[in-house]
Amino acid sequence: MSDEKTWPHQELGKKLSNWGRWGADDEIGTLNLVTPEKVAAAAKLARTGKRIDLGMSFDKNGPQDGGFRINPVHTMTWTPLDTAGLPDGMISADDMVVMGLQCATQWDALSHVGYGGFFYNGVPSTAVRPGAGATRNSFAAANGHLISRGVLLDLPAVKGVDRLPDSHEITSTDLEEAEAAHGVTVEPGDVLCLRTGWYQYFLEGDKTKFGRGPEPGPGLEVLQWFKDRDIAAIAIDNWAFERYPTVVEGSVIPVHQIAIRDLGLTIGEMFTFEDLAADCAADGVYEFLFTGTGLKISNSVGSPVSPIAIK
Ligand code: UVW
Repeated sequence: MSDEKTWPHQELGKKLSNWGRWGADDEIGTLNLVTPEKVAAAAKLARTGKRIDLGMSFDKNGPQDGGFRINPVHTMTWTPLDTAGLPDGMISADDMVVMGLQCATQWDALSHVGYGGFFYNGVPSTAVRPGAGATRNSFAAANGHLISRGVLLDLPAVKGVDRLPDSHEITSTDLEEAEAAHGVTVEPGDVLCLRTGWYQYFLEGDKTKFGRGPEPGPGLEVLQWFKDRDIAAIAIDNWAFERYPTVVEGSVIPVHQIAIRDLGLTIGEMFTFEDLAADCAADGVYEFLFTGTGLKISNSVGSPVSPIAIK
């Protein structure tokens, strides 16, 4: 008898797998669901032109407090002092930044998390190497696809609280309750924006709670719902994305594993939905044109992003 451990999430991953669905060479997974028709329909949701910022600022005051992801270090490489005295009076400035691509509002590429030696669509772990980076499933392949219909599900508002409780597991029932309360339905190709209220800890200056949990987020149960709805991408307003710590003993981020590796789902973290939630509560409209292309950095396993909702 084999004593090899059976991981419940990896069994689920086999059932939910999208490998091969868009071809053997596909590198963008569920972002294939953002078709030209979908984008054209989403553009019609920009009815008034009102823009709502969904991203954090990238600066030294960001959420990172040590470890391998650093807040942006911004350096001026050229300022008007360097151009002083040019005959025609021209002045100019240039700058550079060093930062973790996952240090604040960000997308995880399909090369970010896998298991069993593979990333999404059978890409071997050796495709991501020191020096070379992600030679397959890089964020650069996904970047242009992150414009679609956005839908906000404001979970704490529906439950009548400021923020979801510590370690609350977001279930399919939670999402369907929010759809009913908001009068909106999540459709194929959408970017689902999940508000937990957790970002308030960052606004209050509690970076430890914001960045280390115990965070609310999706658990394994809701992954079937993500697949059934054919969601293109999911963004959330906390760091972990998933319920953290997990209840899956011996695993760290099992929802990441199945969402990214098996579903081929692009997930976003540390989005800011406070202003969007207030706006949606005021006008009763929970759908919008979502624009969230990140940076086309070759061979990257994630990307910073400055997303905007347009109503
Ligand atoms: C976690 O590490 C929890 O998330 P990510 O690596 O996707 O930022």
